[in-house]
Amino acid sequence: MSRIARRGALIVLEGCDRSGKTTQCRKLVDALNTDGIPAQLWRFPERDTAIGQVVSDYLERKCELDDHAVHLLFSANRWELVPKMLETLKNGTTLVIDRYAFSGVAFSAAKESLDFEWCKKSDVGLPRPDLILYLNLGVEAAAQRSEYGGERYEQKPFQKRVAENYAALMDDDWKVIDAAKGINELHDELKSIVKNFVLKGDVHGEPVGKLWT
Ligand code: Z5A
Repeated sequence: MSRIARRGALIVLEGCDRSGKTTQCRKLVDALNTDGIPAQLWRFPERDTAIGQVVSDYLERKCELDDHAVHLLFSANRWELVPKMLETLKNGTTLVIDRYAFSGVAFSAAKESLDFEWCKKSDVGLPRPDLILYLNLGVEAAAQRSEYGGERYEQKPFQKRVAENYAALMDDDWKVIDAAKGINELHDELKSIVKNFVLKGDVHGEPVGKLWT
C-alpha cells in the first residue's frame, strides 16, 4: 500500500465562542487514539510560534495592529504550519483542528474595515479540511456558559456578526451540530460522525485538497 493510501484525515471544528470546540476536540482526539486511530489535536491561532505570539499579544490587548495586518498574521500562522500538517497527515495521523481559516474570515470580516472576499484571499490554497464540524450555539446561550473575558472580540454584538459570517461561509460539506447539548452527549454524536468518516476511508486514497480553489 502506498503512503498516500494511509493518510490521516483533516478535521476542523468551528463555531462561535464558548460553543465547546476545545472541550470536544480534546475528547475526540482521546477517543480516536483509544480506538487505535492515531490522532493529534491542533489549534489556531497556534500561539507558540513567533507569529502566534504576536497574534496572542493582540488578542490579549497587549499591542495594537492594523486590522489588515493582523488578519494576514492569523493567516501566516496557518501557512507556517502547512509543511508539518501535510507531513503529519501523510504519516497516517488524523488531525483534529480547533479553528481554521473559517474563523479567520468570520472574525476579520466582522470588522467594518475588512471586506469578506478580501479576507478569504490569504487562505486560498491552504490544505482543505476533509470534514468541517460546526458547533452551533446561540450567542446568548454561549455567554451564559462563562463570563466573556477581556480578550478582544469577546462581546455579543461582535459575536453575532461572526455567526452571520459563518453562515455565509457554510456549504453542503459542513456538518452543523447542535452544541446546546451536554458535553458527553455532544461528544458521543461527534465521535460517531468522525469515526464513521475516518473508518469509511474515503480520504485515504485522496491527496489533500486545496481550500477555496
Ligand atoms: N481568531 C481570529 O480572529 N482569526 C483566526 O484566524 C483565528 C481565530 C484562527 C482566540 O481563539 C480568538 O482568535 C477567537 C477567534 C480569533 N476569538 N474570540 N472570541 P481561541 O481558540 O484561542 O479561544 P476561543 O476560541 O476564544 O475559545 P472559545 O471559543 O471561547 O471556547 P470553545 O473552545 O468554543 O469552548 P470550550 O473552551 O470548550 O468551552 C467554553 C466553556 O463552556 C467552558 O467553561 C466549558 O467547560 C463550557 N462548556 C463546553 N461545552 C459545554 C457544553 N456542551 N455544555 C455546557 N458547558 C460547556
